[in-house]
Amino acid sequence: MRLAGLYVITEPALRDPIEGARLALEGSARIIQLRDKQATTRQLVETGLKLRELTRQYGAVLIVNDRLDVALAVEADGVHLGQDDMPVPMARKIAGENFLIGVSVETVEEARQAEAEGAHYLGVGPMFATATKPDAGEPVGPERLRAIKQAVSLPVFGIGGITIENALAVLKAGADGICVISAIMGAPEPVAATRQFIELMRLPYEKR
Ligand code: TZP
Ligand code: MG
Repeated sequence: MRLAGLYVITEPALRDPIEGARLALEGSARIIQLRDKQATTRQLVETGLKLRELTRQYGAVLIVNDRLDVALAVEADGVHLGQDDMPVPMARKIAGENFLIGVSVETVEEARQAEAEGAHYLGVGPMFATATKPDAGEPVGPERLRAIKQAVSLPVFGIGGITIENALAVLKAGADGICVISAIMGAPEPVAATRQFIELMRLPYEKR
């Protein structure tokens, strides 16, 4: 499966993860990531199971952030790993060939390594300044995404500070999709916000 489009990540500080995911799915999001840095393992598994049921109802992909054990336990489609998480080859060995593995990268070098190690997709960022991840590095900008896109043949998602206003710059740099947290989870109308992003991505390339 080649991933693309709008990738929506949960954030309990902004909205209940199940409700937030339900609204994003209602707006036609097709990739949901469970991300909760504060939750206990028990809470993560419980939320993950509910999200699994919900994403199945909508025919959507479920990814779990950081935790391969939780991802496998709730029968998610994949796991998302940062540079400080489990190395990709190890995750691949545990999870098998078909389990999706996404990797966060900031540089062309990290992107090449993730591809060589068998990642399925890359998250590149932060594109812009973001308050959602206080420990994120300095923004790398859409031009970094362009360089990474040219260096690898994996699907590449931009992440970090992406709004409906600046998303076009990320798409124009060659992103296969965009990942958002606050633009959907913090939106007053998440269904409408999701639809707006999806409309933007459906525009023919030359009209973007
Ligand atoms: N990784 C890099 S930036 C970021 C993550 C998880 C936060 C994205 O959140 P937002 O609200 O879309 O800027
Ligand atoms: Mg991580």
